[in-house]
Amino acid sequence: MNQSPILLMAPLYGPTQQALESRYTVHRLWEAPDAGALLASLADGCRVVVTTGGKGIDAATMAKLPKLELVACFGVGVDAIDLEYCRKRGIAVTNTPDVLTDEVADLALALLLATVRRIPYGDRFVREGKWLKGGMPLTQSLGGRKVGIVGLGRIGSAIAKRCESFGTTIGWYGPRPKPGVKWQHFGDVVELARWADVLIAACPGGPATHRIVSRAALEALGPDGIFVNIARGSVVDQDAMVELLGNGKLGSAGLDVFDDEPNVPQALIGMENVVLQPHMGSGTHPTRTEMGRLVLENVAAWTEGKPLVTQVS
Ligand code: 8YV
Repeated sequence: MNQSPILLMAPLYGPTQQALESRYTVHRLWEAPDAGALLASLADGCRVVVTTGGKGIDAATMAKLPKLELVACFGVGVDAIDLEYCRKRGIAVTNTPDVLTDEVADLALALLLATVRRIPYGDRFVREGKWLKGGMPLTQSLGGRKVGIVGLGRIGSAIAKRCESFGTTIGWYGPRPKPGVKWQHFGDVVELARWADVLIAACPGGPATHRIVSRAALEALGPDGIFVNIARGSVVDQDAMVELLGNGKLGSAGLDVFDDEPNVPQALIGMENVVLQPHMGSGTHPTRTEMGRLVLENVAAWTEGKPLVTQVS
């Protein structure tokens, strides 16, 4: 039986954190008056870190934990974890795939529909009494549109299936075609954006996808185009997106993720052609419960010397 105090990098979903702290000795990094001193005190004994997709852990922090063997991530995105450092040191990394796929795909469609049908605008229209003075301007429609998906992994595939049920045509970008995928593959994001009416970013974050949705792609999507991002803020050129949304060269956007969360550019906050969400892709009790279950199962597996449940390859 392995024993180790656990360094917790950031707050978890309440019930998950309570369960973790009831079973193990857990040190909350964000509450430490002196983080360096806490890390030094853990250097000899800490072999497990628990973190979140948003917080991750960098090489400098892991270097202060020479006994570290496991980083368990509450989240599917591990782009904030220095995976190369973990590989070099033989530190196992686990995440929480599959249990959140449908939830995140649902929010992508909710954002897309809210953006196309201007749901937040209509809500304000009623609340502000404008309906008493006349009808709301008509909107565009989703049916019949061409939807381009950047990244056809588990979440991208779930989004594609949902979009098909709304009568859209699907195209997608990935580095290589996938055997058995019926939808049209594009080997270039700009070409996909030129073809599409809607572009949805569903790819992992990290160096390989940094700004993969470029200014050129957003310009190719064009003044009637709709951009939806439920991936990471890092996958889009955010400055270009803000500029193009503001000058009409990009039609509208539905955004759940941003470059410097929770800070959102003030220009976006003032735009009527943008729907904003505070990184709520997996943000439901049932899904966060399932994510927590996977974190706890991975830590328990490590503790018991058993194979990890969802190890990142
Ligand atoms: C979580 C996410 O909200 O799974 C991910 O990668 O971005 C979300 O599900 C995030 O990990 C919490 O920090």
